[in-house]
Amino acid sequence: MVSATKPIELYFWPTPNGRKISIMLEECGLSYDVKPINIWAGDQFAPDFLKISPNNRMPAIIDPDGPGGKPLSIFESGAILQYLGRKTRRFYPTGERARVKVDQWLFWQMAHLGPMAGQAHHFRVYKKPKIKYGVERYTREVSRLYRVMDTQLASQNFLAGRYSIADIACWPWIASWENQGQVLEDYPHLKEWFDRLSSRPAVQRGIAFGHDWTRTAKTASDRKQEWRIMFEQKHSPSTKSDKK
Ligand SMILES: N[C@@H](CCC(=O)N[C@@H](CS)C(=O)NCC(=O)O)C(=O)O
Repeated sequence: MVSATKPIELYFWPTPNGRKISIMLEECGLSYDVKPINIWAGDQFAPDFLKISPNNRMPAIIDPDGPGGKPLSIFESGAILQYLGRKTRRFYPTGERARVKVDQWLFWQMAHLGPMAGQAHHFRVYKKPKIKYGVERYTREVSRLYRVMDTQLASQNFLAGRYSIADIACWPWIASWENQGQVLEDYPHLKEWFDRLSSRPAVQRGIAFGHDWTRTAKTASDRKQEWRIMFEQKHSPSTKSDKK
């Protein structure tokens, strides 16, 4: 177990991308403080949060005990997982061949599984009125990705050989299979892998909180609107050219 001098700050909302990091922190035995970023209330547009995560997305972390003993802030869940893996030397091998195996599945999650599953979820659950094209396109693509994982897991217990940050990155997305229009039993090797990870105490601890967090606050939409306007003004092309 690694002992951090001060807890890592985890900027978090209970979504698949957020849960990747809470699971990794639990797996590594690192102490952390959860700072809720209510993405339904617009907290991701708050100026202080944008200093840490300029793409207005959570998760993000601040490690007060970063390289050289100085604080380090990181956004993008893949970068956070790699950093924590390097910091603790856990779930991210140091040998080049083994590390490349992990990286390719980690990038696969970041570039394919996460974005496509997110779109499938959006078109199936949130978009009203339903758009058949969007539902079919993304559900079909997620099915393809599930088959890719199922094939990979037919001959090994974990995506990159041993349990790694690649598995940790994928698991929270597979956990929402129903909202992506999938049936886990249709992918037997993937299901076995899913159950294998689900039984890990650290995974259970990593997903244990946040289920009851309220999605909206009374004043949330005003706050969100205010921050969105500030953000858009700051990033609009006219604002940039005004500065020249
Ligand atoms: N590629 C990013 C994606 C992060 C992301 O999309 N986070 C979502 C929640 S899962 C978010 O913060 N959404 C806020 C918004 O859409 O404004 C990562 O993996 O960290």
